[in-house]
Amino acid sequence: MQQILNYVNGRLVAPISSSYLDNINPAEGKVYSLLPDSDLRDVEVAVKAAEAAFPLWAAMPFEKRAAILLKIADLIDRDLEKLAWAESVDQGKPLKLARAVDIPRASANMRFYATASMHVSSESHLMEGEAINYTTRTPVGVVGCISPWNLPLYLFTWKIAPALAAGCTAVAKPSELTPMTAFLFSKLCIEAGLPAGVLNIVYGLGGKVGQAIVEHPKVSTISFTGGTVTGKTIAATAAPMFKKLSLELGGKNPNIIFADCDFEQAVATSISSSFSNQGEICLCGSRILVERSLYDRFKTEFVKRTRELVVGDPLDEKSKLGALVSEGHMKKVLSYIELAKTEGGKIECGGEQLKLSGRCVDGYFVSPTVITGLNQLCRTNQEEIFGPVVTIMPFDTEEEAIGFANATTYGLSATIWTENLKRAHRVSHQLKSGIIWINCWLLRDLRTPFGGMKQSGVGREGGWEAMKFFTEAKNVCVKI
Ligand code: TXE
Repeated sequence: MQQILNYVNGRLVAPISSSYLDNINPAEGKVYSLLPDSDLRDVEVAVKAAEAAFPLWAAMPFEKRAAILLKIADLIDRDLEKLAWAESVDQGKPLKLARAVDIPRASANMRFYATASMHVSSESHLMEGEAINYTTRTPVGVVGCISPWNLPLYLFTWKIAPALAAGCTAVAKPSELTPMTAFLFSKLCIEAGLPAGVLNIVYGLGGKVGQAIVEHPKVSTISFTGGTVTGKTIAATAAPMFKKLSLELGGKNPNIIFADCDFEQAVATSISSSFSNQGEICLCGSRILVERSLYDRFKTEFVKRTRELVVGDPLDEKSKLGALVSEGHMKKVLSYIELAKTEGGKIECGGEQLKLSGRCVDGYFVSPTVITGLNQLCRTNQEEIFGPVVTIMPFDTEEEAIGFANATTYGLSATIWTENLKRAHRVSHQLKSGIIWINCWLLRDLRTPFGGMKQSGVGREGGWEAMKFFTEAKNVCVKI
């Protein structure tokens, strides 16, 4: 059985404990590889390697750094099929989706940030004939990058690319549920000639490896994407050490549909924004709010198309939804469906575990589920389910829609469907979400800031924001 190895100081090495954890293929419910059960000691060695590599990497000319990162992007493109396959087997998502979205985006992340440092200018301010202030930005040093399981290589590279481009060195940890693409990525880093110690990948459990990275005094900056509860633990650990933190957490995103929308587009995109990646995207619109005059028509059509979605073997090109990431997560999703029933919800379609045949007979599949009849404040509408489960609710006025949309502790994203331009702007300004889509979903220029409001996170990633995050500003004031 294949054994994943840590990537430390430029080499692939076994964990110090020599212990391994099972890596399960969720479509089959079977162990298909092993990953290091690393601990504090592995993190210690990795941080030392990152510290030692930092001066040379930070001082390397931009062009040379960029060339290595671009080479990694080229290698990702070369290995697209292999990486997409690994992403699908690890995570349960349709191979088609990994091939079209996850892996191309991982390559785009590397490519986008590779040359970013070359296009950044520093600021200077003249104090009315008295002094000139100028700002320099230098890399912060060793950073910790901790990523989740839902878009494994996509989110892993989303953190690593700007960190390395800014001149930092990193100790990174992918989710223990989806380690395979990070392992393949480490081999590409070696092939591309990334100097030893610039990127170190330590695999293992969050409470052990992740916590050790966050606690390490030499890791000054943490970029984390994952659950809100974990984010709180990380914030509490990091705060007394005054670490720089970027926390990308959960969402309970509203998808607001006004009666004057382009009906066909609104329904078709809402199907994607509800069920893509089995609903395991923090940006999925899990609360669909529909203007009352359109409610019955929308609900009927949406439920009809949800029933038509093919849930199946992720490697089958016809499958629209694959398996949920783990048995534990599947049970959590199913428990929310039970909760919705006790809260008075009506299951319009789905609502159960699906038993497939053949090699997927023991996989973790849940049918796409639509629930109606719930109020805004019930737990089903307040807590992140992170699966193929959406609720649909009617609203009567624009004000009511805004009130419903803002009525959770989350504030990651929102979508508005209307052909009324004024209303689109008016409503978007009143929504407390970090990103708002009008008549579209999941479109985003990598130059724009990305992140959530309220309990969806702290800090912004993307574009120049990420470069700023991984650097420290210094003001030099010169008397003239
Ligand atoms: O995430 P965790 P989990 C949400 C979603 C999901 C829930 C839990 O609702 O059901 O979070 O998922 C590492 N110190 N999202 O349990 O635990 C962990 O090993 C440092 C939303 O998988 O937050 C993994 O690498 N690190 C989300 C990473 O944190 C720790 C995507 C995320 O794991 C740690 C995923 C600790 N104490 C889940 N404990 C999104 N917003 O996209 C764990 N980790």
